[in-house]
Amino acid sequence: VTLDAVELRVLHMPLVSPFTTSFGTETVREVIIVTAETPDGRGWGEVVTQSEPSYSSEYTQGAWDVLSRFLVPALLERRTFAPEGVAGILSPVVGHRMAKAGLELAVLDAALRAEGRSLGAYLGAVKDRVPSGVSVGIQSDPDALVNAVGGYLDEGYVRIKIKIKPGRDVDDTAAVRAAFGGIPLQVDANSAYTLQDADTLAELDRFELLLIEQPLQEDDLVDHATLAKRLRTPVCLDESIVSDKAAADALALGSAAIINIKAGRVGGYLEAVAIHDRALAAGVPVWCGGMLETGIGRAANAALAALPGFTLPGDISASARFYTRDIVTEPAVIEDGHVRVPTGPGLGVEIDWAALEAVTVRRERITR
Ligand code: OSB
Ligand code: MG
Repeated sequence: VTLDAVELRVLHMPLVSPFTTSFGTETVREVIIVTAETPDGRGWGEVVTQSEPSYSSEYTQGAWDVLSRFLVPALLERRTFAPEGVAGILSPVVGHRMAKAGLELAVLDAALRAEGRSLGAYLGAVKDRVPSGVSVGIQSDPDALVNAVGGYLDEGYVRIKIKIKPGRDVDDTAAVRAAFGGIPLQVDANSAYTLQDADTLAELDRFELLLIEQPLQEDDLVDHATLAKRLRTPVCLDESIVSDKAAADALALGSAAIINIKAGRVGGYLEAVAIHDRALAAGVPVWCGGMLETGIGRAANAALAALPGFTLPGDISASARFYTRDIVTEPAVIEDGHVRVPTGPGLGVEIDWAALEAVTVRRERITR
């Protein structure tokens, strides 16, 4: 591609209901949308940082700064390059993987749209729809959680993930099991525990969960391996898997029996495919995580989740699970428990310009 300019926007997208995790509550999704401008047209990407550095060290204003001052100028300087070369061009900048991922996606989308090829076909998708799981935030009490989960089951979600934290783990999980029996169920701790909590976490074994996601800190690879030996529930890593190298280390150490792949967290969709390939070769199941994406990131995630190694349902919910008005013209919907993998060129979704403008709170166009 030849890159003429890049536009960055910060969006504030109101959530249909507050989303609470062990690290905080969000009521508005703050996100960066990247537009790559080329002679053949535009491409779109999404930077999945949140407003505060709580899930990871990245956050919106930090991503904006590194994009506008370092990452975008590095690509504009090169001017013409292949999408597969983006990671290498950006590699002198340490970290900032979510920022890099959103920029790479915009370039990749522009290139694929120009070629008339879908992202799914490019990444190696083998399915035309993917099973849809839903991530349910911590509610005011277990009864409210049962109520929320019941609503999602009625909508057809095929797998429920509930967020947990110390004091809101065993009873919440027990309430969901008691209300809905043997539904596919998993929990996500978002790093809220330490090895000292192993006995509490082992109490979750009786619920026959699909997995427990990221019980310990991002850099606790050895502690996760120690914990895994004390639990019957499979340990799945999210925050810890920041790259293909981290995935290799986690697998070598026995820190993860399952991997949640999020393209933003690992620096892009191409790095995500590398982790997928590694896990598939090792016989380790993977699933596609989510970051409350808009229709742009949601379309890309559906394409990624259609690769053959994604054998567990992902956090690939309908747009309406989070938003009343998406920024694409055909927001993802759940049909028979599945979300369709877009087949049009690139991401396969078109921008709803009026909707995009309505939620844009900051913008900057960077040229050479
Ligand atoms: O840990 O998977 C997580 C959202 C923001 C930050 C971290 C996580 C999440 C989710 C939401 O669980 C998943 C989704 O987008 O549906
Ligand atoms: Mg998680």
